Parts: sequence; structure tokens; C-alpha cells
Amino acid sequence: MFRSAPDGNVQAYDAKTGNLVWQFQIGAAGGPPFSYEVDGEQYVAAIAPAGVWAFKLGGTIAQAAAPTRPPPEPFPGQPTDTTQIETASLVRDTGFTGFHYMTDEYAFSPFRARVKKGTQVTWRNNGLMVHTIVAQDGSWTTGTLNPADVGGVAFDKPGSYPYFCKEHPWVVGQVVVTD
Ligand SMILES: [Cu+2]
Repeated sequence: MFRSAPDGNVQAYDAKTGNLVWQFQIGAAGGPPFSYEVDGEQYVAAIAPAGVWAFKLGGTIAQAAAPTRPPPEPFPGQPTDTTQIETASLVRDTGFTGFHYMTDEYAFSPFRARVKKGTQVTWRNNGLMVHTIVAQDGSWTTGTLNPADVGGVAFDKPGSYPYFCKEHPWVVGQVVVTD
């Protein structure tokens, strides 16, 4: 069984056991492999962005360099210089009847906050639900914030401080602390 893996390898698996028995790096994710025969010799090929790679038993072509991918950026966009973060965001949309405003309790505002080291950052629960801000590595928390509560955390070392809400763990944010 042949497949093109997203990491740029064309792979062959043993169809009975599922074991990977061969792979070849073509430098980019290819299309579905296909097979054909020329003069009694079988080829397995895959289309890649830069051309077609065809393989046969005893072939001698060298592998390509593995594709490099940029590291994932979990916090895209520019940080906002502020020491105050709110647990809900005001969202606006435009409909037939004009602008509508609503509160999204599943979004920190701002999503990325930037402060100087030694600064206390506060989270204000301006929503209707309970939110508890917790560091992704578990090293700090605001404690439980009921509606209208404010919790603070001081950051003494420069760095990136990703956090999430304990009650709604898909809601994340980041504090960037500068020197
Ligand atoms: Cu929450």
C-alpha cells in the first residue's frame, strides 16, 4: 500500500501487517501514488509540486531535502500594550437591521497583552460566567473569578506566558513580558 505522507515522504506499507517497509523523501507532500509498467518494468510514481517522481526496484536517484515548515504560531497578530485583560470581548456584526453588538465570553480581550517586566497584569471578569485564568504550564493562576471579579498576576521575568481558562480550556491568551 503506497501513500504520500504530509511530511514529504512517499511511503510503502505492508498491506497485511500495516508496517512501514519503505519511504523516500521527495521534498514536498506529493499527490496519491500511482503505478504503471514500461517494457516489463513496474514503476510507482507520485506528482509533487516541482515534478513527478517515479520509482522502480534498484533505482538510484537521491532523496530530496525534507521540507522545512515554519514553527506553528499559536498567538498570531500584534500584542496590545496593556496591563488589563477582560474575559469577554465585545463583538460587532452587520445585518439587515444595522449593527448588532454581542458579548463573546469565549475570547480574551486582548488576546495578546504586552507588558514590561515587574508589572502586575489584571484579568477582569466582565462576563456572566465563572472564569479561572491558569498558566498553560500550571505555574500561576488568578484564582476563580466570579462575574465582576478582578484577579492579578505579577510577571518579573521577560518571556511568553500562554494561559487558558480552566472552565473553558479552548479559550487561550498570551502575556508577553518585555525587558
Ligand atoms: Cu472561561
